[in-house]
Amino acid sequence: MKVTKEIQPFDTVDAYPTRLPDREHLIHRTDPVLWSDWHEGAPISRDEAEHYRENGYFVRHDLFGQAELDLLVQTARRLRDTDPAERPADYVTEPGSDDVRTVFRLDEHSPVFARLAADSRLAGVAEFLLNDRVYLHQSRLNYKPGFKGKEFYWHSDFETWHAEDGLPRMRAVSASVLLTDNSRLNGPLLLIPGSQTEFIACAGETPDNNHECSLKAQEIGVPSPDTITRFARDLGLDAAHGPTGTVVFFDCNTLHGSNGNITPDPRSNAFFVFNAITNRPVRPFAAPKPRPAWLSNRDRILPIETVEGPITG
Ligand code: 6CS
Ligand code: FE
Repeated sequence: MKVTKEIQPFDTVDAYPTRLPDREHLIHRTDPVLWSDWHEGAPISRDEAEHYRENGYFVRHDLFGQAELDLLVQTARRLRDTDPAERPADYVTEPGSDDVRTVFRLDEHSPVFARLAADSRLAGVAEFLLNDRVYLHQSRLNYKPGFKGKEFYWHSDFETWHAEDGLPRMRAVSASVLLTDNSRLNGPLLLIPGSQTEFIACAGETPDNNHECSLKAQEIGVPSPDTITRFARDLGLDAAHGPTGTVVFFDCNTLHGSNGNITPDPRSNAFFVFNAITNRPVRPFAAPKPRPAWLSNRDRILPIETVEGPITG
């Protein structure tokens, strides 16, 4: 079903030019981080809202019951164990092996994940943070098995979504639902608190079909080591850790990445990217053509109807 016209150029101003041929530079963020004013009755506490505004993320614990977690973990396992011969294009494997690194479009692969995406504990919080109705720009499950799970290099998601998908403004948030325990050791999400206020316009033009490489190991659209060093020295680093079921909400421009996992303990997380319905994608700002729909939704832009109550199979 085609819901919107392909590429509505309602906002063609490029507020954050990036992928310049030969130079990196900083652009101060002009969009709010927290788009709502906190009020009694908001779905998060005042402290959480303040932490999100200042640091670009916050972590919530104990949102799900044990039966819900069992169902989500089992569903994630079933998706990964799809017969390799049957794997659709939205399965991405690790560099140099056939192991599943990422499964995209969770909401289409599984009604359980579609239900999770619409849950008021995720989508309801996203609506508050963005002060708008929301839709799913992207969803994915990252597996990082014990011993050989590979890293995700430092990046801002928004840099890619602006350059390659045409998201005009910084009005999107990711919710990462931990589907194994994430400790400080087994490759948890690392974040640079406060980095969300600066846009790092990256050096290097986007090659054709960049996603075929970037999803295995990102090399274009990443800040230089000097800039990452400066941010990390000035702002520090944090690891978002917690038991299965913990949820990390992080702004689209917060610098993040994660280490490889040589511990015996796997690390697996489901990500849902909520974009404000008024921030729909236009033409990519720095790429020859939009990425495939499984990676970057641009034709099924419908506001999520949030759902309350426990998730059942
Ligand atoms: O491509 C994406 O949409 C996501 N994946 C990577 C490796 N970087 C940018 C963004 O987080
Ligand atoms: Fe990311």
